[in-house]
Amino acid sequence: MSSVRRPVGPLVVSLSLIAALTACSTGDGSEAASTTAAGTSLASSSAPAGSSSTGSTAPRVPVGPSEPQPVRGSVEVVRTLEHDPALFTQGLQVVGDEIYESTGRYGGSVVQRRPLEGGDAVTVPMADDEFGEGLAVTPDTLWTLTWRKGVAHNRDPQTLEVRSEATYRGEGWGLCFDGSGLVMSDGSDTLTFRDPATFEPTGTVTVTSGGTPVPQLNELECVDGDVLANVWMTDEIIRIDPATGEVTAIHDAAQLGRPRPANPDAVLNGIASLPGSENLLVTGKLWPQMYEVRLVG
Ligand SMILES: [Ca+2]
Repeated sequence: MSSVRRPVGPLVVSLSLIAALTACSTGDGSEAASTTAAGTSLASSSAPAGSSSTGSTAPRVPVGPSEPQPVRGSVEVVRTLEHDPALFTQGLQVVGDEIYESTGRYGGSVVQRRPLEGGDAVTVPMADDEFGEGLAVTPDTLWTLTWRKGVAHNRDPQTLEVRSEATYRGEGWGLCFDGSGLVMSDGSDTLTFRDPATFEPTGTVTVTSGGTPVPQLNELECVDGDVLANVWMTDEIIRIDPATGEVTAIHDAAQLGRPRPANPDAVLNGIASLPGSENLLVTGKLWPQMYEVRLVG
């Protein structure tokens, strides 16, 4: 279902929404509601995306009927920060007082490091045949993913230059480091755990919400033993127990980034925990702002 991911034209946009509709239809108890939401999105796709000022017509994270049910929550904006609207955000992490960000699109993908409070950025372009995806900074390495090339780059965290590379099967979407190992998403409902030195897989877990698989897992953030994730095309941030794969909370972030850029690809994507704080920094692809938020609920 992810073969039509990241559309660039109107025809492919429609296909992507159909893909999202298909993804939502994997829901069980929530199938009707999800289908309605996605259908509304499909119907309104002819209108400029930026015309929506409030609420969300985006697909929802599927939730099955089984216990335990995820807790429902929201996000509370603490402050707004600037974000370069040219950045097609795929990976976001804060280390110390710096932001690491990786971006997608063939011919325009970059890896960037810049001061959290603004200032000069170190930016390294990726090869033209690489569609950049998530990133994770470990104590001695910056790992960055490519979408369909099957290559993870081991970079110097300071210069961002490639030191070596590792290969993986399938697609690369999101990545985070939990203090001992890497967690990676591939657009499916599966998270893969990886050795932070070799990038070799060490295990997997299927992510479920109320017993129903949650596909399209995208940008990740490892926080306090949990994994936070964007779910592609939704306005919701989910909290995952990596030991069981259960979604323990769903936070509605539809209020953020309004009005959205007039581009259907400009979805919520990018989660970074802020050191010494329980707050998060979140943004979206091509958004002119980032938001420091507190998860509520
Ligand atoms: Ca992240």
